[in-house]
Amino acid sequence: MAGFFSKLKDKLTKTREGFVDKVEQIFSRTGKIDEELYEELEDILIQADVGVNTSLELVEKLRQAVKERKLSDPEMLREVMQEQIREILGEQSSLNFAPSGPTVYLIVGVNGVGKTTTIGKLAKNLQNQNKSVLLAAGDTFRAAAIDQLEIWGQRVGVDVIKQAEGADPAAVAFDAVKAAKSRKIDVLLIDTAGRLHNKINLMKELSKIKKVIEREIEGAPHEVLLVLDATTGQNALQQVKLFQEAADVTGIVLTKLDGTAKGGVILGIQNESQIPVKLIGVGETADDLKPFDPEEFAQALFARNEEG
Ligand SMILES: Nc1nc2c(ncn2[C@@H]2O[C@H](COP(=O)(O)OP(=O)(O)OP(=O)(O)O)[C@@H](O)[C@H]2O)c(=O)[nH]1
Ligand SMILES: [Mg+2]
Repeated sequence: MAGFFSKLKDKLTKTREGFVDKVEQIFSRTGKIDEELYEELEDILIQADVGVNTSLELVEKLRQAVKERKLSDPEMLREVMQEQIREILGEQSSLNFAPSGPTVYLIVGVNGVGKTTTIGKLAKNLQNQNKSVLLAAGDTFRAAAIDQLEIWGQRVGVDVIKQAEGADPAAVAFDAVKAAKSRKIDVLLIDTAGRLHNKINLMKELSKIKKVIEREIEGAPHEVLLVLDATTGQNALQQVKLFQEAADVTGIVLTKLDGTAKGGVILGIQNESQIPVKLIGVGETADDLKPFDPEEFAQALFARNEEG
């Protein structure tokens, strides 16, 4: 959709300026392809939060391509670089749905990354696809978290299953799954707390919630979505590792890509973790959640300012 494409292009402006534009500047500035160029490129990639391993890999592949294709003009590197970034961004990976009966998604991630907001946006998104949605306030850590989910529920017109502050999140999940089944809901979205102080606690709590869900619905949860905040750059990669061990994460939601220059982190995530980015958050409103389409993302990233 042309409308969304130009919007995505606008949202990625900072990342484009802080990363792609800088890379392209060194390609057009330097007269020859030499060690200095490779080193400068490596620095830019690392500073753009692409991740050290992925940055080194990218530059190595560039060196190989230069050798194989006998390139001598730095301008020609632009195309090679774009090709490689597209390759790293990979194929589109869409959300998994139950073949029949309610689909259940568990939304996890550390404090403040955008879990609750993502649930609100996703609820609207699913409704737009004519699916009925139910929310579960599994973040029982503080009353404000439950209120926040209810505000989203009202905003997009879906019910929220909740218990009092301090209740067992697994009990909330149990109620919610029961309700989803009896009301014949298409998709149940379960919020969780981001404030678990260590991996052991996190594992215990998440596995308890998962067990409850699995017992009620075979094959559920159909997605465990890890929400990551793009503005935290390299920390996001660390969180992937933590949650990969604590829960079987099936997909990543990368939020706050709007207004950050650290969007290059998506390359590190796609390259260094086995978990695909499925959704991206590009703002605070209900319409600011999109399926991650690598091709569209690459196009928006490399778009020239005068285009589109
Ligand atoms: N700009 C921008 N802001 C976002 C996006 N997603 C979430 N936010 C904002 O980030 C802040 C935190 O979002 P929450 O949804 O409360 O995060 P959370 O993970 O539920 O936080 P806790 O419940 O405290 O763990 C809010 O102010 C959101 O509006 C996004 O894609 N872009
Ligand atoms: Mg929350």
